[in-house]
Amino acid sequence: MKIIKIGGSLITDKSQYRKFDEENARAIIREISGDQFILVHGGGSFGHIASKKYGLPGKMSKETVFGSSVVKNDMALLNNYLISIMEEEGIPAIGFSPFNLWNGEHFDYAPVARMYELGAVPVIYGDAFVDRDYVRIESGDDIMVDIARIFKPQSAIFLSDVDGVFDDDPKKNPGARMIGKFNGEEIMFQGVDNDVTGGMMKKFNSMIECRQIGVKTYLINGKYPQRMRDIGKGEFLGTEFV
Ligand code: ATP
Ligand code: IP8
Repeated sequence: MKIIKIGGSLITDKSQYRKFDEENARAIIREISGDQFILVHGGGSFGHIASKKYGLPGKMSKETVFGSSVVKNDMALLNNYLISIMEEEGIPAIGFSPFNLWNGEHFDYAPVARMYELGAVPVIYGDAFVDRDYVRIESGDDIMVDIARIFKPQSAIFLSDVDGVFDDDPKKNPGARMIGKFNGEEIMFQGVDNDVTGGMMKKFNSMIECRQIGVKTYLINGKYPQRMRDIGKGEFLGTEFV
């Protein structure tokens, strides 16, 4: 089994509220269809812009509860866009929000496991959820770590809008060097605009955790989803945590 996370930067325009990138989303879904898998996706401009606007994550208040309503509805919309494409491609996709999986103590992935056993492709997404007196945000990167631990997949693939992990942000430092195989090099991370969950640094830490669990983990540029075919080959372009 493999688990794949599609970064919000690939399926939305992160600078425009609720702008879906259908073409890119379809290209990725066409590439990953085939064997059964579990899909995770991030929020992009359906999750981060409204979270920032309403102070999420944050202590429970009239404003953050309203924000949880907006974010939850917007994320459900993004998930529905993806699931509709998956259905058109013949994939039996079922969406899951962490809002509904939270049992007050931890996320309960039993319904996800059940649908996977029945042959469906679970599609879990980053979302707001309510925990005691806080409105929190569960990011897709955290979900990847949880499901890596529970499902013990053969590989965990993170798709984002850069070729891999660099020693500095390649969009801000044109001299940044890409790291093909991570071996503990020092890395600088720059923040991303419109992101409330920690950008590449968070993703990087989640990828390290997946690897520590014993799962072969990769960061690949999802604008070129065909690069996933080269995993394990000499010509592979991306960052490996193996
Ligand atoms: P998510 O759904 O979790 O938000 P995402 O694919 O949208 O996932 P971002 O959070 O936008 O990912 O992070 C990707 C961005 O991180 C890249 O566009 C890049 O500019 C930035 N970045 C910062 N530091 C680095 C680094 N050292 N290596 C690679 N990218 C970096
Ligand atoms: O984009 C966070 O998920 P991520 C989703 O994977 C929200 O960090 C609601 C901001």
